Amino acid sequence: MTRLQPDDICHITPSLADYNRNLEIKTGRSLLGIACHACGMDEKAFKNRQLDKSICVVPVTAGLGIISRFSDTVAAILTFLGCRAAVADQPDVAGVAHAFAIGYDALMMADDNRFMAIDLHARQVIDNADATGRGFAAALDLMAGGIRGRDVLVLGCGPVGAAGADLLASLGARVALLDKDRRAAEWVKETVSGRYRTTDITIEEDLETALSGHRFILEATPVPDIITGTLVSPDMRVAAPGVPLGVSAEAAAMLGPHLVHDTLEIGVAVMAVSLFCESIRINR
Ligand code: PYL
Repeated sequence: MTRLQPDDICHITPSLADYNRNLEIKTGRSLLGIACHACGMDEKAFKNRQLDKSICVVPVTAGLGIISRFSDTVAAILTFLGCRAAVADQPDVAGVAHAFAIGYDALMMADDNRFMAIDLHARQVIDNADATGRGFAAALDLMAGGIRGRDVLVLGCGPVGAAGADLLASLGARVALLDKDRRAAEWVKETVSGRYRTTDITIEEDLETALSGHRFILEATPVPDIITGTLVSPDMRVAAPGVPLGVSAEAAAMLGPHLVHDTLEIGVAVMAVSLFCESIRINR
């Protein structure tokens, strides 16, 4: 997982409203709408319940330490979605203890390896990598006008790509997988094929051949600029959770509104909605 830099996130908070409008143009749904789509949740049901859960974002100093603005940005995204969110006034264990003492319903915190949401009532944990993969797969489904029966290429079979492949297969897509480590692709193929009892999961060997044969792409690698202008076709739709962006500036300009990419927003939104899904499921 690539570690975010302050420059990757400093633009997010002041641009949330614009980004939200941008997503509506590209996918037909808002940031919240995409997250609800990823979770199979009715947006109205979420809006009716979103204020009944408070979320505390706890900075973590372990490992390479705090990323400037990271916790503030996570809290800003949650607040933009309509959640009650705040950053703990102390990091690490003191911050966790504070959140429990104050009575927060959920925590969000990240070290160098995992970024998790923890529901303190349902004892549910949600991983950002899984949420991000599902969120961008949902965005691709929306950009495609429904991915069922369509061929989709998933580049990168790590935790994000694997989660995206899983959701795309659950939506009825025919999923092709490509990873520089074929074993990673084989593991995702075996897992997803077994879960959905589908034979529509295949493995690609060559990037250019794979891209030339697919309109719908989930780019989930940590490699910058692997999709270049010469590999882009006019009817291509790309959802790119990979950090740094795996689409070159030239290719991004060619894709225009047919490219969705961010470094935190969609993943955090799916984490937030997933927290509520559990509480609504319990309260049914
Ligand atoms: C969650 C992001 C998405 C991409 N890479 C992941 C990353 O940068 N993880 C490290 C997050 C460290 C946060 C730091 C803090 O400020 O609390 N421990």
